[in-house]
Amino acid sequence: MMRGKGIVNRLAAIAAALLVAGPLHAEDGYALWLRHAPPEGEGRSRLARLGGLIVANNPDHPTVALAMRELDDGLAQLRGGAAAADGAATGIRFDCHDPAVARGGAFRVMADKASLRIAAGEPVGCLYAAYAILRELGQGVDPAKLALDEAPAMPLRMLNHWDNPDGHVERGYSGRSIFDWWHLPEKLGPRMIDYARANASLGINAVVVNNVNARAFMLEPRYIAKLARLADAWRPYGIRVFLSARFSAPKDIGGLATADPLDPQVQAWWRAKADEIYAAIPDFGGFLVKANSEGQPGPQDYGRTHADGANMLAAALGMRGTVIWRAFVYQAEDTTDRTMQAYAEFQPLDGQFADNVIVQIKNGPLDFQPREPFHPLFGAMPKTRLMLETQITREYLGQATGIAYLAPLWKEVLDADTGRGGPKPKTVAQIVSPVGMAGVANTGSDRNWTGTHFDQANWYAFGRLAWNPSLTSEDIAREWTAQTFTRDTETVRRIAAMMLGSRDLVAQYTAPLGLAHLMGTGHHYGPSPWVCDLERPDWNPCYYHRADKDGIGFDRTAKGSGALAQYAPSIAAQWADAATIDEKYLLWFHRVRWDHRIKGGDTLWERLAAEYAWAEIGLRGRIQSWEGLRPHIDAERHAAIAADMARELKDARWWRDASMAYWQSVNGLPLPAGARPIPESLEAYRARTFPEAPGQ
Ligand code: GCW
Repeated sequence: MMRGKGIVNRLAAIAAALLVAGPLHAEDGYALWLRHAPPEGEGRSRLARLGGLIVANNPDHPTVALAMRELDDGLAQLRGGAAAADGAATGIRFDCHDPAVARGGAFRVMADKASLRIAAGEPVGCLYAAYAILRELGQGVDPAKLALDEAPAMPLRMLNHWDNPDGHVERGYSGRSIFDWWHLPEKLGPRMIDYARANASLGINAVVVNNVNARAFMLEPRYIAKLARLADAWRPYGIRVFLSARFSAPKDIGGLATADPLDPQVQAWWRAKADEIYAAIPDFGGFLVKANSEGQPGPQDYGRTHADGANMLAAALGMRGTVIWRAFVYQAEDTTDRTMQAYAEFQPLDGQFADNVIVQIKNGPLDFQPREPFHPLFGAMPKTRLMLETQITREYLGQATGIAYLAPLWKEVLDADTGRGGPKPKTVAQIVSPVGMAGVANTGSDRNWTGTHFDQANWYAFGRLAWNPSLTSEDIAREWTAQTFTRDTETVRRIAAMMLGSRDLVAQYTAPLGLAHLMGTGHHYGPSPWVCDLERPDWNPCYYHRADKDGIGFDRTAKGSGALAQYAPSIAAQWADAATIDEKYLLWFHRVRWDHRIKGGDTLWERLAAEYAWAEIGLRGRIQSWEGLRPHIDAERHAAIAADMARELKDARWWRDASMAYWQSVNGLPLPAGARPIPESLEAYRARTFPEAPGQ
C-alpha cells in the first residue's frame, strides 16, 4: 500500500503553519523525548528528502500501520512541518515479516540516497525501527547514512507500577496515578496512548499496572474488563499487561477458607481465575507477586515455601503466562542481618521453581539505596530464571527534587562481576539478559509525567538499558538530551556531564562512604540518622550506621554478620579488608574507628566531613553551569530545573548539617579544621517534621 502523499502533505502544511505561529504550549515536557524538534541548517535540508512515500508489505497489521504512522508523523515534525521535497523524495519500505531477521523486536535499517529499507522478523520490530530511526535523526544523523542492526538483549523489559486503584502511587512523586480505573473500561484517556508510545519508543514491552502491595479486588471481573481495555489499546505497541496478585485472593474475594497453595480448591480457584483473565486478554502476561514480605500474605502463612506458592500460580497460568515472584523478603522475627535474609530464603530453593516462574531480585540486598553492592543472589541461583528489579522512582534518592540520573547506578549493578557462573564468571547483565529487567515506574499525572524534567531521563535510561545493557550511561544521557532539549553539541556535553555525576552527589551527601538507609521514617525524605526507636530494628537508621563514640559502619565480614560470605570468594576478597576496599563500600561492609585512616591519609571523620563538603561544591558548580545554559534551553524548563537545583542544594546542606550534628553527638569530636559551622542544634534538626512530604 502507498500512503496518500496528498493527505500527509496537507497535514504537514497545517503543522508547519502552527509551528511558524509558535507552539501552542510552551515546552512543558509532556512530549518527553518524542519532541522531534526540527534541526537547523544542513540537517533540515537533508531531512527534506525523506519520507515522501512509505510502503509496507502488510500495511493493515495494526502494529505495521502504527510504525508507518509514527515514522511519517515523526518525520513531518522533524521537517518542521514541511512536506517532503517532491520528486527527490526517498522512498521508505517496511518489510515486517523478513525471515532473515530474528523475531522478538529485532530490526535492520538500511539507507542510501534513494531509499530507506526497514526489515524486521515481526511487526513490533518495525515499530521499534521507526522509533530508532527517529532517535537517530533526532540526534542529527544523516538520513542517507542510517544503518542499524539491533535486537533486544532481554525478552522482558518491564515497568512495575506501584499504583493503587484509588489513584495514589506508593513512592510516587509526580502526581496521581496515570491509570483512571474509575472511568475504564468505557473511557480510555489519551494519556494511555501517549504512555504506550513512550514505552514502545524505548522497547518497553510489559507493564504491571498495579502495586505489589496488591488489592485482591483487582482480580474481580470488573477489573479484568478494565484491564482488557488497556491490553487492547497497548497491543499494537507491543506491550503486554501483567497484574500484581495478592496471594490471599482465594480467601479475600473467592470465599475460600484458605489460600494454602497445596489445597486443591485454592489451586482450582486460581486456575479458573487465570482462564477468566485469558478469555478477556489472550496475551495476558501473568502475575507479579510480593509474598511474605512487609505484611503481605504468602505461602509461608501455611508452612509452604516460596517455590510452593510460585509453582501453584505458575500451574494455574500454564504456558500462557509467567509468574514473577519477588525476592524482596525479610522477616520481623529474624534477627539476621537484613541484607542476608533474601539469600538465605531463596538460594536453597534454586532448581525448585517451575519453568514459567521468574524470581525478581532488587539490584542490591537492602532496598534501592543510593548505593549498594549488587545482590548476592545474582549468580547464586544458576537453575532459576532471575530478573533484575530496579527503581526508577527515586524513593531514597531525593524523590522528585533535584537531579539523580540513575543509569550509572544501574550500570554499576549490570556490569558487576558476580564471580560465579563457571570458568568465565558472569556479570549481572549476563545473568539477567536471558530473562529481563523491571523498573518501578516514576510516571504520574504531572504534566511532564515524572515530577521533574530530568526524571524523564530515568524512564528513558531504564528502557534503553533493558534493550541494551552495554550502552554507556553517557551515551544514553547524550541521546536523551539531544532529543529532549537541544542538539547543540556543547550544551549536550554539559548537560550529560551534569547528569553523569548527579547520583554520586546524592550518595555523597545522603549516604557517604557506603552508609545506607539514614532517611526519614515513613516518607524516606531527608536525614534521620538518629532514629532508633522504631518497632523493627531493621527499620531504624541506627541499625545500619551503628555509630557510637568508637566508630561507625556495619561489620559484614566474618567477624560481623558474615554477609560477605554470600558473595563468591573472589568478590568477597575484594571487599574483605577495610584498608583496601573501594571506599564507596567501606561502611557497608566494615565498622571502623573514627580515626581509621582512609587511603590518602585522612581520618574517617575528616573524610566524612569532606564528602559532604564536596557534594555541596559539586551542587553549586552545577547550578552555575545550568545558569550558563540559559540561552540554549527554553525558559519554562530552564526555570523549573533551576528551581529543582536550588532545592537540592538546600536539602544537601540540611543533610550535611543534621548528619554532622548527629555524628558529633555520638563521637564527641570537634568539626575537622576548615569545616563550615553547623547553623542549628541537633535538637532543632531532630524536631523538624514535614507531614506534607509525599509518601508519608
Ligand atoms: O522500598 C520499599 C518501599 C515500599 C515497597 C517495598 C517493596 C511496595 O518502601 O513502599 O512496597 O520496598 O519493594 O515491596
